[in-house]
Amino acid sequence: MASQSVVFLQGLVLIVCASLRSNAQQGYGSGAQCVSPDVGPFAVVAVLTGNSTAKGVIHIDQPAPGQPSTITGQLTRLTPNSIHGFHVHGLGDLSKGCESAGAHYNPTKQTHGDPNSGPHHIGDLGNIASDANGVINVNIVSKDVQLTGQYSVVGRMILVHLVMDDLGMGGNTASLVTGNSGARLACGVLGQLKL
Ligand SMILES: [Cu+2]
Ligand SMILES: [Zn+2]
Repeated sequence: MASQSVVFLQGLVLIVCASLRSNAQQGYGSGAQCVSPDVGPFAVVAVLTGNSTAKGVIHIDQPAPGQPSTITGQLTRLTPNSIHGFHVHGLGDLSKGCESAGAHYNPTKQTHGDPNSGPHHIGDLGNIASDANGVINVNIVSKDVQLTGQYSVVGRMILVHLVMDDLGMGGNTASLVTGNSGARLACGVLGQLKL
């Protein structure tokens, strides 16, 4: 009886979802209630501020688990024509501003590096560059940044640094940990955007 009940309930849900979708197609409301949170698409947003003039908003979108994420947004009021390290840090703790964001998100225990080749942290996003007006338009595709599963970045911090990330090629110990990208200019917690 128990398994029959489960089958019955699953059937009922399918019928209700099909009905909602049909109504949505006809313009009578939304079928969004039937999208499982484990299937996607996923989206998060972070509002970046800190102990500098730099600020901005970053979105991350991922169509489905395991697929690449797209990191987009704009940061303003940076030094014109400058290059800045950009990372996901492990903690979402803003109690001491960007200083309590922890280290680069690195659950796979790699050395710091270039996100496009060789060993690197999951949180390594390379460098972003400002234009003559001190504006950075961010548009990064990452196969490492996931919004679901055991390595999800949701609730962690995205952070822009004072200077260029050396991508692990700086020839010193810090290079393989932080990329020598200097002070933390602005950061924000990656918060859930869609149900
Ligand atoms: Cu960083
Ligand atoms: Zn790193």
